[in-house]
Amino acid sequence: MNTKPTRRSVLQTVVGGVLGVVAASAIASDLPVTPAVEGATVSIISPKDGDTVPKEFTVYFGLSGMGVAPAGTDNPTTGHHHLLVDQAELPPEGKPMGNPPIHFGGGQTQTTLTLEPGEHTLQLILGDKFHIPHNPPIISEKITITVTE
Ligand SMILES: [Cu+2]
Repeated sequence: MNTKPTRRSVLQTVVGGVLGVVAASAIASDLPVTPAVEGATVSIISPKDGDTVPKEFTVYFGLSGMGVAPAGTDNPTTGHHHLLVDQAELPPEGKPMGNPPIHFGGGQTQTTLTLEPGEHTLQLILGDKFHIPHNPPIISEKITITVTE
């Protein structure tokens, strides 16, 4: 097996590393992370863990201890919902969330999904005005549902 890196892969690694550092430092200085309100919790009200649902179904989001507000709202005790569908990992902390998750920047508290039959996981994470997870992140339980034919 030849494990010697090619010139091209070394160059890509170096460039990627430099860009990563620049991006991280820009975020750290420009976008402070919003502290979580102590005791705040986010939850999926429906469906429940283990439920069987039709292909098209509605997910209801719950938040307690904080308020739901549209993205951009400058109030540290509010946030907006983000839904992770079939995601093994949570979004990175300390920077705006990309896609996935699905953003509900209008302050929505429910959505209708259409998923393929089979098992799926759902999880919510709250984001602040800049779509950045709070510190510590406010995350729901990850639930598993079964979508029927
Ligand atoms: Cu967002």
